[in-house]
Amino acid sequence: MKKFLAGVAAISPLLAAASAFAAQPTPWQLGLQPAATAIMEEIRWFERYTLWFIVPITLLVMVLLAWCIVRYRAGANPVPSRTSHNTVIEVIWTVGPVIVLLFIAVPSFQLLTAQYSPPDEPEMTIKATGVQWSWEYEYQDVEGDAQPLTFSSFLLGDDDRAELGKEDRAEYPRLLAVDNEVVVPVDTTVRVLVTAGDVIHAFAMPAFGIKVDAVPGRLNETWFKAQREGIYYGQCSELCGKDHAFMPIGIRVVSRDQYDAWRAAADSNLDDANRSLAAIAGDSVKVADAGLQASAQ
Ligand SMILES: [Cu+2]
Repeated sequence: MKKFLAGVAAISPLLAAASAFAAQPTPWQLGLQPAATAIMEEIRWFERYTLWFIVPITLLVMVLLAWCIVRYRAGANPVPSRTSHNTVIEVIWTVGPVIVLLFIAVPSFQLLTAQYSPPDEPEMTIKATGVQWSWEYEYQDVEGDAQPLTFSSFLLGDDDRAELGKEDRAEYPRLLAVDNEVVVPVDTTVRVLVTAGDVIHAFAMPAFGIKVDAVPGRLNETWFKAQREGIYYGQCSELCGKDHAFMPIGIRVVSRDQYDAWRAAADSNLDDANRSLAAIAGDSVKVADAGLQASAQ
């Protein structure tokens, strides 16, 4: 036991360091990631709420089973009862589950409706196309004949860290960080159009509470409104081939000013725009996520 406690004490600073950047999976994580959108907050609430039904029901069934096994075993109860009907108990075990299901169904459908109802008309639209094995993004925010901003987002290779200014492995974790993140302004409703170029992928961002299939020849739609600045990681969530595990999704939420500066620079040189954002955002991300951790507890 002492050894175990010493082990826990030894790794806990590591866990604390990892959780400073909250919106990514952490070692030994059991629950959901901290919420960065109102929808994810509702999802987290609903998860805790359903546990208040699941745990007592499971305990009740376990106790009843144990009681039956012990009390009515052949040794203790050699002459079994011949009872086959009991109207009262049959009504109870029909009506009880119906009431429980109603208590779960009502908030569940409310949450489902909220997920399909952006609070306001999305200010910007980003198209995400899953391909084997990367994500391609298109900012559909230009008018007329102007070319929209498009770029590919690949898994960040260890060899590219130095060049892209992403040496910090806590902020840019291996297998989750990407070379080009999607950059969006904070407190802005963003529509995401999701499709695929070859096979079925899925666009998922746990901290935002979104997950939507990317199907070739079909356009699916979702939205998010990130409330906290920071860098958030998700992954392709549909088994799509041999490199399925290596097409992560990175979204960087920045202030409106930072976004405007990035967007203006990105058209001419995306790499430079991302590099300068990574340099500025580094410190503010830590501050933002420290606040996120505090509010999540
Ligand atoms: Cu995929």
